[in-house]
Amino acid sequence: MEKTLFFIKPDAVKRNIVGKILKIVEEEGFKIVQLKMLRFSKKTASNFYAIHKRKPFFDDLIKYITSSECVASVLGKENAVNELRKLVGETDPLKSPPGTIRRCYGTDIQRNAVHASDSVENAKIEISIIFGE
Ligand code: 3AN
Repeated sequence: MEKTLFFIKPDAVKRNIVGKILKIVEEEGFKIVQLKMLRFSKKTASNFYAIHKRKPFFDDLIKYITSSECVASVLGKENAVNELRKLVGETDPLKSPPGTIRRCYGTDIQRNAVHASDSVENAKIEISIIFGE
């Protein structure tokens, strides 16, 4: 079973929609393999988003992601990485197809409710950063 890293971002946790979002992924056939609430340190967030280090939004992204608690999970399913990206939608909620998690629950391009790994290789790296394995 393929695994991917999924986390619910501070905006969604603050709005009390953790249960709703986990219900959607479970109903779509993903297994919750691991689950935890965490507050990103600046160091872990910078490591996690290292690829965006030179982007103009990097500092804001780190500030936002470290601002309060996230709920992180390892999800398992056949073709989990691509299936979850489809369910999550585009980075910008307004450009996400109707019915996707970001279209339904995202606020803007930064506060877009959830993160989902974009490749099998990155899923392994991200799972090890957050769950240490
Ligand atoms: P995705 O999460 O859809 O794979 P990435 O990896 O390009 O998108 O971006 C990581 C995160 O950085 C996004 N989830 C979003 O919170 C933030 N981000 C991406 N692009 C922008 C942007 N143009 N302005 C502000 N924040 C952005």
